[in-house]
Amino acid sequence: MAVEQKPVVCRVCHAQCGLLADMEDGQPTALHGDKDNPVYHGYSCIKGREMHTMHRLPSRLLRSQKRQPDGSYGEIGSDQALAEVAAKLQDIIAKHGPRSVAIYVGTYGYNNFTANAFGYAFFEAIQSPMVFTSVTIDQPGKGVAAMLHGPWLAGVPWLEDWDALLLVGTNPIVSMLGGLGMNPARHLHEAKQRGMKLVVIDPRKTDVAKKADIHLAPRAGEDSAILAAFARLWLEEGLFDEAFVSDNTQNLDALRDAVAPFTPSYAAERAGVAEDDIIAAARMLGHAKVGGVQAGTGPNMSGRGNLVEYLVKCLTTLRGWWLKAGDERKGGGVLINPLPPIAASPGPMPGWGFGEKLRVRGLTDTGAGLPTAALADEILTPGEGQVKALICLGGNPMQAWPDQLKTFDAMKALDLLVTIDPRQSGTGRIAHYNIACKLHMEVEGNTSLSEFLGNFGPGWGHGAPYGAACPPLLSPPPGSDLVEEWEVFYGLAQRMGLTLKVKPASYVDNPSKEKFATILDMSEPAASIDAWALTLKGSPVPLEEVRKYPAGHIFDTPRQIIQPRPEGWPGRLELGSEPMLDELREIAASPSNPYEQDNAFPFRIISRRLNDMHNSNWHDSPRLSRKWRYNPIFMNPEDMGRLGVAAGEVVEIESARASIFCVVEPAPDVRSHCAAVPHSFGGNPDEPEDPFTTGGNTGKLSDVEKDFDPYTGIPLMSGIPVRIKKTNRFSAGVAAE
Ligand SMILES: Nc1nc2c(c(=O)[nH]1)N[C@H]1C(S)=C(S)[C@@H](COP(=O)(O)OP(=O)(O)OC[C@H]3O[C@@H](n4cnc5c(=O)[nH]c(N)nc54)[C@H](O)[C@@H]3O)O[C@H]1N2
Ligand SMILES: Nc1nc2c(c(=O)[nH]1)N[C@H]1C(S)=C(S)[C@@H](COP(=O)(O)OP(=O)(O)OC[C@H]3O[C@@H](n4cnc5c(=O)[nH]c(N)nc54)[C@H](O)[C@@H]3O)O[C@H]1N2
Ligand code: SF4
Ligand SMILES: [Mo]
Repeated sequence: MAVEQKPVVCRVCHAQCGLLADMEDGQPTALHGDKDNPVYHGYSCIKGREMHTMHRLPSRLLRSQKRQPDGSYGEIGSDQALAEVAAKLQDIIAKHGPRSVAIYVGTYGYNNFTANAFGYAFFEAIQSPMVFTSVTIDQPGKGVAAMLHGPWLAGVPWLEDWDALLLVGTNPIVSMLGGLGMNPARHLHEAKQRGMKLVVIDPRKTDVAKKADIHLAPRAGEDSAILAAFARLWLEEGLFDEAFVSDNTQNLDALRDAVAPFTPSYAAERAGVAEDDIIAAARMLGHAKVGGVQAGTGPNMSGRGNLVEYLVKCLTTLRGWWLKAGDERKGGGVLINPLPPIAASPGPMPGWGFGEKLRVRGLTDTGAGLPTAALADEILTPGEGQVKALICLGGNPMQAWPDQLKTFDAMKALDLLVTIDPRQSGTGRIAHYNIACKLHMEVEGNTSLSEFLGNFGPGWGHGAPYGAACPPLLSPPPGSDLVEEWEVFYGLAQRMGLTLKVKPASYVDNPSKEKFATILDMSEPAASIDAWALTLKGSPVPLEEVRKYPAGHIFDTPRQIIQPRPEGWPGRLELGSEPMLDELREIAASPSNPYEQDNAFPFRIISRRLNDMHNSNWHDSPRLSRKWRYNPIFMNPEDMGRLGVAAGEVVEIESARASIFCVVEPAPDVRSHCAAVPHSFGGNPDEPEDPFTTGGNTGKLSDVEKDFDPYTGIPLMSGIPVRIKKTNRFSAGVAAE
């Protein structure tokens, strides 16, 4: 049989790698990297190489489901499901008002621009402000800090130009989070060959930490002390870009005062690392002319995430590691309109306190969106505005949200819970309706998301005006009844007599989004709508042109040379954001209190990702679960000795909120008294626990009412205080009663 190779944009994660599918008889038999791809250079990971098999897993929903009175699920036609959901939404809105309907846009909603463009249009049409995303349980500090510091319009230098890189609690070689671009291992190797210095701060010797010139392995949640110490040392030793700082920032003195207590020895004591290492790292970074600083989920989840991300911005600014007038911005400008190439900032903006006010914990809308960690309480708290209906678009609250016990109560309390999902997730096992949707290779793909993410910071995006768009390579399976995510919102709106106004994702600013919005003719059948054309309307390179390049292409777009700040431009980057400096002062005034001495909760559970698994997705894939079917607790052998527990035995991990059970895996690379457990495993609270099959849900350990960020509401999801003890309740493969 002749094998034909067809290019495909991977949809399994946000990196959108350019892959090749070996097609036999119209069916993909293998997926692999494309060495001719000008950006990804043959890169692929096992998840991407398994994309085609996800379509065929037995857990894949081929038809939508409706919950029956006895709790079982029956099949329902998609038409009928949409009609019933539409009628229920109308009823709920009539009784309780539009605010009683909320949406949670999870990873596969956020990563899918047609889905979220139509989803947001639907929520505008019903006039509900209750739009939540996974961002506020991920790295909410990023959006908040960008507001408090002020965005730098020109952006950051591309990684080929860096002399140094600082990574804080992120492992991009595995996660593909920014910091090292696409094909991160290759970029890191090349950069190290050039002499780039790498500093990594992580309680775990991660894949990137193994390559670091200096690895600081601190106690969880103490990153801000180290970053403040870097700032202090740079200011003291003159290792900052004085010209850039004096020309482009305000309130340097306030920052200088606030970091004053953070001597290297004080930071070393708090964080439990060597003072000399802090000094050496600060000097190594302080002598690099061009560089990048990137933080990840670890510090965003272990308390003070806004402060960590704010200090990331301040460090970048102190070193002047931004693009400046005359520099060239190398990425973007294909499917997404880039920010104006000006060496200036509009200045700081509020990070919270605007938009919809939540009824719980004094929370409001934020620079990262509405606080998702408060949504369960919005559902459970009676009164005007109580949320009664929730649509989960490509997200799985039951496995992913912090505080699983509360989430469970909330999901069960809803009058209407709908998932739009290709499988029955843990949330889907409680939902009233699971709308089965088309999957990756059954729909058009393109690189608009990975290009958009280029705005997030150093080492995100493509570093070239790259774009790719590929047609569907697979037809939905015979006998299936599947819809695309955007069609769900279109179909609901049609049945509810609403008109959708779709705003293009190709613009990042709201006025342009508004200007280029399309008001749909709702009598059109969905099949006649080109949803991507509406979503990417006004893109710098027309989508039609990008569609000619399924294997990807570097477009001949105008060069983006950064222009000097216009005369009289008022905005400056903010180094002295008062709420952030207050947090620094609070830290300085608090006891260092190493938790190792806390008899009640001497350990911290930190988050980490597994190479082969993506969040709660497709844990049943035989190939993805070859190494890990469940999520072990990665524990330092010293701690294992202290607890008298051996590899493969089970421990109970108990926080102040709840307990979970995990299988012990020795990990000398994790700091003692920290133990790393991957997230989004485990079943629902009413299902039998089995650490050897489903694993333990770390979300259960979090308490949304305790230790939460006052602005974004994120509670401790990493660095969670726990005690750990051996248990004989389970043995390999057999769950005890
Ligand atoms: N293979 C794979 N890739 C993924 C995912 C996946 O599940 N699997 N998930 C995707 C998603 S949704 C996201 S948001 C990104 C996340 O991307 P990353 O943020 O890079 O995620 P991790 O690889 O978990 O890295 C977080 C690191 O933080 C460290 N850490 C924990 N607590 C602290 C702390 O208090 N301080 C410091 N300094 N470090 C700490 C952990 O040891 C861990 O190494 O990855 C994405 N990519
Ligand atoms: N303790 C702890 N908790 C965490 C984290 C942590 O590090 N530690 N990480 C947090 C982070 S960074 C995130 S982003 C969240 C993740 O939060 P979520 O996005 O809510 O979780 P996922 O597991 O990614 O859920 C994705 C859902 O989308 C479905 N899906 C897969 N493919 C598609 C598709 O093509 N279309 C549609 N419509 N659906 C699809 C899957 O079946 C699954 O049910 O979890 C957070 N929770
Ligand atoms: S890194 Fe992400 S986009 Fe690339 S192959 Fe793996 S899953 Fe696909
Ligand atoms: Mo995430």
